[in-house]
Amino acid sequence: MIPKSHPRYESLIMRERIVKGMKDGVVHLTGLIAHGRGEAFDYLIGEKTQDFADYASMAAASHLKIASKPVISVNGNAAMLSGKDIVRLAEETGAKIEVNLFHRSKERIKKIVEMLEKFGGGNILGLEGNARIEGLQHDRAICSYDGIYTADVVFVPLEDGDRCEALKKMGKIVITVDLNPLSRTARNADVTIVDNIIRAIPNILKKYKEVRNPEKIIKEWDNKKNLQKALNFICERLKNFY
Ligand code: PTJ
Repeated sequence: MIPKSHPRYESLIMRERIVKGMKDGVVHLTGLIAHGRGEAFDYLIGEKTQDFADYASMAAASHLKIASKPVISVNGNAAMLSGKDIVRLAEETGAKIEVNLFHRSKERIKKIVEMLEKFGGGNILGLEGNARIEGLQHDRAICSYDGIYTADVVFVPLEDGDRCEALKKMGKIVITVDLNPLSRTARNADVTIVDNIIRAIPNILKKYKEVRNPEKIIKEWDNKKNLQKALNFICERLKNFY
């Protein structure tokens, strides 16, 4: 057991959760690699929600506020790290949850659906796989007609760049959480929250309850400018580190 006094307690707990998820068949093997990449960027932003992430969470909450058919797409890593908070966010915003995997397998979808149901989630989509994201080949195009396919706003934390781009081409508003401000997903999304998913989801929920002027926030939002702020922050931090 990791003692709470360990200086890297939270980071180690996240690692344990991801490893457990992999052993239980929830997280894909490559999810370990994705997590490691995320950890490296989390170090660079100081493992805290910085101003640029806070502002992006407000923009994300604003989109969710005015969406008519919001959907939260959940993969193995997101379910394992933030399953409980995702269920809470869906409840508060009225968004549907769809388990949508990059490395699709019915068995893993089933396990993730069951896990989210244990956290109180209902009507979780994903298993039916009765529609396709246009312009993508292979199984990673499969989605739910009542979920991602007909959604107006899709929240896809820890997503792959290709699918993010395809969702944009389908005319969707795409919100993502990605610790890597340079990733194709980060660059293609309408709102990119450069933060760890474990901090980002509770923050979106908080902003959702607070936001009073979503249209104004969306009008003023500039994703590229905010990503540049994240990069500037990292550069400044490194320049003055020692
Ligand atoms: O469960 P599946 O089959 O859908 O697969 C999920 C993964 C994450 C393995 C798959 O989507 C994948 O390979 O993703 P990528 O292309 O590696 O992108 C994941 C992005 O998420 C990377 O840019 C990471 O920096 C970022 N990331 C990883 N962990 C976190 C994170 N961002 C926020 N919070 C994290 N904890």
